[in-house]
Amino acid sequence: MIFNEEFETMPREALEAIQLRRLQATVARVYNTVPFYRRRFDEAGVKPEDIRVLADLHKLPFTYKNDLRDNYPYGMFAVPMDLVTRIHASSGTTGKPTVVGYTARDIQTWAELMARTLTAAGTRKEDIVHNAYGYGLFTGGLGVHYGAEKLGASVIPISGGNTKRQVMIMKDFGPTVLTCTPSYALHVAEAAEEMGVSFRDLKFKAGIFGAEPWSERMRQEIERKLNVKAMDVYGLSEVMGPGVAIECIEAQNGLHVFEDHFIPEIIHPRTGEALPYGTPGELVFTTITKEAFPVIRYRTRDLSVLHPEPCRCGRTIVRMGRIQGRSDDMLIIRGVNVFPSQIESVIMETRQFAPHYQLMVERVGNLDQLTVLVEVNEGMFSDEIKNLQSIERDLEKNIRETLGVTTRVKLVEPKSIQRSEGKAVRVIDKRNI
Ligand code: DLL
Repeated sequence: MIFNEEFETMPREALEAIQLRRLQATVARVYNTVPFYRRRFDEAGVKPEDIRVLADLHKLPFTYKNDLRDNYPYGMFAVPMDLVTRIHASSGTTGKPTVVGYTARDIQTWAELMARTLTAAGTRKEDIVHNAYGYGLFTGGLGVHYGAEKLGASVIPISGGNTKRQVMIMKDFGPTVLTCTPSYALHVAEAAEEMGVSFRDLKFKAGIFGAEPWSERMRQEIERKLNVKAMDVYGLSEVMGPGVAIECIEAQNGLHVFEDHFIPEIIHPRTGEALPYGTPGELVFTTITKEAFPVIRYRTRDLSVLHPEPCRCGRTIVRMGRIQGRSDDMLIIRGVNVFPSQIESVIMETRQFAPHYQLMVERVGNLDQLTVLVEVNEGMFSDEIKNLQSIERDLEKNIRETLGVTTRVKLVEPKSIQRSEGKAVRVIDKRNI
């Protein structure tokens, strides 16, 4: 069964009519139940009745991560606590996490959207899903879990970590779909190799990887190493968790946004101006069906682009491009803007390097210096040191010519960069230590 396929292939006007109705209801509800939104709307001089057409969305003020922090933990909830049945929190790298809540119906909606997500990525009832996203406050584990159950697939709730045991289970239980972060997928592949297990002998056909930025080249590497089709999945706790957008297995070319539940916009990150389809900028989401924790024009800080053209798979809902990075992950090295995933792409142009790297930013004098630590592939490290140095210079040159940024490349021994079990730590910023 394909869940609510009609929403995904609907003519635009019909979908927009549904969006408008749901938006109006959400705006009226948050105005009446969340003091924060009432205050913000009043300050902006906008009332729920002012939302007459979809474009009126632009009249509404943005919501920022700081607003959620200021209302920590439950101040943004739009229902009383007796209707909240689940609480999750974002991983929040600094300070307090962001707390989000779900009613029983929100959990059902999420399960349905995750069933649609898994379906779009090729999962069927007969499949066995090896779910190595972390279970707990992080939305990845339970998000996939409920979706797989709703779909009627079998789910192995393995969570992250204990990697050798994961490989044994992959061998013995015969899972067909792998769900985890892309960096963990590579970590598992490495552990399998050490154990003499080949992914060619496992039953995986698809992998649904997300929760962190990864490049097109990383996809190719994962597809080759794990012998699967790799799909990108996107979501964030504040909007729901995973299941906001997914790549279809047919095209693997951009992530379909479930527009019957979330209205995406792309805006200019500095001016806030709404940008047309095809222009890159910051993703902003408005939830239009959530009960416990609706968000209005939430500034994700994720940079992407929206494409309205229908997809080969038949879906008419918009596709967002691979996330380029978060505006707060952007490094400015001597005036040049660069995202970790852009450096990843250059590193992975050749097979000399293992797909494991870390970026270290330091202040030297008044200047920021970026050191790229990259693992060489097994076998290479024993080669002549002189040779290694010329490889370092070559990669520095490649990065400079491709991205216009000057870096220092340092090759490190195989397996010396810490492996992640969830989201990889790509940047070590030593400037403020
Ligand atoms: O990472 C939800 C999730 C779980 C998505 C499992 C996909 C799979 P948070 O912990 O709140 O939620 O982190 C959300 O992670 O704003 C992005 O910066 C980043 N992110 C999520 N998916 C992708 C992706 C989950 N496919 C934050 N590509 C988001 C790049 C991603 N970045």
